[in-house]
Amino acid sequence: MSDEKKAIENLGRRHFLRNSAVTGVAGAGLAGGFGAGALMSSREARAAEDGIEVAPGELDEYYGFWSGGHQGEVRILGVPSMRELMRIPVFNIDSATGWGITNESKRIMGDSARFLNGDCHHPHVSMTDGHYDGKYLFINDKANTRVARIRLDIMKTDKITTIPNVQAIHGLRLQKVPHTKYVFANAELPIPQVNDGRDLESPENYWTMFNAIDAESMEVAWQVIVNGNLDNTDADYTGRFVASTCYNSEKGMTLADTMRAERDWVVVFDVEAIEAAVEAGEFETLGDNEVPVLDGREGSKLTRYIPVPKNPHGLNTSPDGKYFIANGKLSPTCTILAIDKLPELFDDAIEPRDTVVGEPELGLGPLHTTFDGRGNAYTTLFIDSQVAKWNIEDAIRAYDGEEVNYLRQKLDVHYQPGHNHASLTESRDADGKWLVVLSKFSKDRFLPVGPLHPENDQLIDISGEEMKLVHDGPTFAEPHDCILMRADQLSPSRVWTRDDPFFAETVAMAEADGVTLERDNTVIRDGSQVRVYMTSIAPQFGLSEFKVKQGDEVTVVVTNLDQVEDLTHGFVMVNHGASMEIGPQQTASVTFTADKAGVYWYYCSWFCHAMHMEMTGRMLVEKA
Ligand code: CUK
Ligand code: CUA
Ligand code: CA
Repeated sequence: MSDEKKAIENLGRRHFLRNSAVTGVAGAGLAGGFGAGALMSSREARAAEDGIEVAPGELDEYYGFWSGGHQGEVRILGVPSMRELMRIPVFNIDSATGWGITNESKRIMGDSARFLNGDCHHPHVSMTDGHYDGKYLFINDKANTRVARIRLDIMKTDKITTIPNVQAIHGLRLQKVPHTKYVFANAELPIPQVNDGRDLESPENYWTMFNAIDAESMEVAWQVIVNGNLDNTDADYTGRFVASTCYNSEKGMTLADTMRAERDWVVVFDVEAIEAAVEAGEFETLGDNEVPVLDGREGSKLTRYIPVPKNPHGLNTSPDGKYFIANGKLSPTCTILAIDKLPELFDDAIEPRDTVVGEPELGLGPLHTTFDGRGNAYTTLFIDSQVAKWNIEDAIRAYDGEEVNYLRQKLDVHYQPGHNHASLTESRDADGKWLVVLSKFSKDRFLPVGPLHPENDQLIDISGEEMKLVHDGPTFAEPHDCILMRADQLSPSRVWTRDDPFFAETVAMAEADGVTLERDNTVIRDGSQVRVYMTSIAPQFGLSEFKVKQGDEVTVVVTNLDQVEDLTHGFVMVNHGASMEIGPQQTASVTFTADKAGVYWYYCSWFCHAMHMEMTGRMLVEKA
């Protein structure tokens, strides 16, 4: 090993970067001190040593699904390489794929297609008997009160549901056992019930609700009114209980008011009791929708309120199914609730705080906890900028008065971490290999890119006794949460199948027009509505021109006849705001108004062939 390399190894990356950051001469230090060549080889060597190098020809061991935050999408990363593999538009508008532009995506967005923004936090993969089944991924939209479902076979959003009667869907988790029948979703912010202008100034009449959405139909199954507000949530491994944190038990309307009480609470929902109450008709409906609304406020048989310190945030179920863990945020503690005591609590045989079996002190600003499946928990400390590794059973023994140190390690992260997520931690299969920490701040960590900084997603090896930071990855605004599943738990399609429901309505429209999509290139006029059907085979559209009249509403339907994996075409109508993806064997459509007479070119936007640039055609718009 050269002396220069040794110098780098000895310094250690974090020590080195921290010094660089402090003096503000990272670039000069690297170039002047060691030379670029030495740095490169050292970096490669370290990646291999850390087990994060995924060389050409190799594949990542894990799929990571990342929330795209207020960018409104979901991203797929490979772990441990942390390379972004794909983006799935959900609540956002996407220029490349035409999400929010095509007719197929607008149908899925439904009434909420008028919103151009979303705010995703919590991506979760459907489960059967507590194992990821790879069927669906669900994600919340805090901004416009929606829940979306992504089909993991094609990696496209296929349902979006707006939740009525509430505002700001935040915490979202899935029923784990016996299977994901329900998507549980917390509405965070209390509003007047009914919210039609009658009760603006009386916060005592504001309420929020816990919501269950049927995972197959994506219809809201029921809603439960609660005291306070609702933040994060998780479900147990019996199928009966779901727990949510509340940071605003005060129902304060200002920041100061939400911090008045020393304790807020965790509210536990009894799903079986709720289903029985729905069955027995013990509900009302509100506004102009039919969703059963049940009363889960204090005193209800459907819920129990367990006081916990102060303004708690994350709520996480341990993968052995024993505990709900509430993260203290304004308290330096986490609260461990024993799930096997909850039946007694609902039978009123014990008091709410009797379910607390541990309350370890971890550090400042505990936000979220994740698990390695070996009895250890990893809690992000937002204010301390650390991850605390601690042992759950030791924390319980300490709560019982034993002299035992439950803290195993604290690791600095950069900076201010929100969620963290260990591989498979939300299923029975938690394997304790990788820990992703989603840091909210990245100052000094990357090349400066203007006043808006990226977030910093860090990868930590937790397979050994000690946590070891192995990777920094900048991300865009802003992943709150992610989920890791083994690559073998998922097998997405490589090409579309012609009978895919994703474009079934477009196929039905063609059938009604007497058009066979796989064969016909034709223009159907229907008053001022014109439907243009064409095929595509690299490097040609089935129509090299078509004619319409000024003012026509034009729907272009393209069917990609290529069968070759990875051979995607695009369709862009110049100066008409129309763009879409047409994957192999897919049909896609887009509608626009031909509002100006003249010649307009269309072209293929996905580089598909040596003659891709030539894959064009003309729309001839005759004067009205
Ligand atoms: S929340 Cu963002 S860091 Cu929306 Cu799960 Cu905690
Ligand atoms: Cu088809 Cu480029
Ligand atoms: Ca509070």
